[in-house]
Amino acid sequence: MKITDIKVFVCCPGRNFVTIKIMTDEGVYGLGDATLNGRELAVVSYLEEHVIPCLIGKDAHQIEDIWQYLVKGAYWQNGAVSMAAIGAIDVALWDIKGKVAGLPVYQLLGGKSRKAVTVYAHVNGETIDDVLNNLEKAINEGYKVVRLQCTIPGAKGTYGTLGDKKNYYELQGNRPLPPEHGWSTTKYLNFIPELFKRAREKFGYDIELCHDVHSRLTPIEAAQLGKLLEPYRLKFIEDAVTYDNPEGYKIIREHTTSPLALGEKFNTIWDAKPLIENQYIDFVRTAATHGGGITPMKKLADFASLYHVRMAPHGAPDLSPICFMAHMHLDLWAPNFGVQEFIGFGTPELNEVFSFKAKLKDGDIYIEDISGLGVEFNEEAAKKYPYKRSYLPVTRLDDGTLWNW
Ligand code: GCO
Ligand code: MG
Repeated sequence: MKITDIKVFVCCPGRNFVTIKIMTDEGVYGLGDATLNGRELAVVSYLEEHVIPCLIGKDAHQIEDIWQYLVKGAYWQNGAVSMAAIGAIDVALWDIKGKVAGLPVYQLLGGKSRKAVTVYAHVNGETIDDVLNNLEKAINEGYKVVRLQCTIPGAKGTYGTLGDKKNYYELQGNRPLPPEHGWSTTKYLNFIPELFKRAREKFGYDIELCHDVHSRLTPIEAAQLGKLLEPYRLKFIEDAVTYDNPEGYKIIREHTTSPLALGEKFNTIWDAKPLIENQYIDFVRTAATHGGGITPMKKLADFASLYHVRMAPHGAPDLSPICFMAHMHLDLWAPNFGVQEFIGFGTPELNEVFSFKAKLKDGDIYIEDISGLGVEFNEEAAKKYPYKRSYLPVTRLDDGTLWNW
């Protein structure tokens, strides 16, 4: 079965998405998500100029060989742009293989290990009272795991909260230049334990809670946070520190039993390797899109399982429903699945462009047994929402020093 053409679509139904469609001489096609938030067109150019010309005429069934060809064959291995492009090709090829086999992708991976995928919801607020009200709603909706983020009093923009924006905090599709946020580690560490203290006082310990630091702390500060939050028994603290120096996680580990999650920015298994084999983390958060596809995600899950590390794939709004469905199949299969990040089924514009069959019940997602990934992309509807250049914010300390957003 030969690849005859690969189309790339860029659209902005509320935010930018890069979608690919691989066509074959047997009429079967596959879909992949190549979205890299804030750098979308770099991936488009990587695909159109450097990947697609090499794939025309290749056998669409040879997923592993194509993956190796694109990764090793480029000589310049890894990197966010290239791995998002390769990830999209890989996911689309799994979609094709599932369609040809007449099986959902999870069957090709080894079958279901569970009946449904437990997700964690995002709960945010401008004050602790706001967060607690929203948490109550999430618990009443049946969520069993929830991520809590709260505006830090006096901070100029806090990651994971709404601020003065009406939309979901990361759904803005039009930020023609990066907005600037502020950060103070002192204010943050003074405030955040109170959020979890009050959440536990009000709702007890049955609801599982997590929190995203978004890489703002140094290792020893993260160790302090871990200790401060220990009484509230989080499911995990995410991205406490950037991942570039794995030894930083050793420092955190030496001081606290708060579980740690990391990996949404990993673009290769090699990024995860030292963190997993040294047992520095408990959950690995790589996404099929940014991590190079389903092929490496399967290897990552198997490797992580040797060290009791569980999968908690990234599920932010900048991953399209194609990536979401790829995760559903991985999550249903992976014996060491932990929890899936979930921000809801999307806006009406998004659902006009992408359609997929998934249902949420009591904090678990069920998918239908459709062959392939089970997601569709409406090319005509996508044309209504042209690309808009848009950036993630940047963060500065009070004195102007640039910090991790
Ligand atoms: C998360 C992430 C995202 C990222 C986003 C960047 O845990 O969901 O941190 O919210 O900020 O994917 O593009
Ligand atoms: Mg995160």
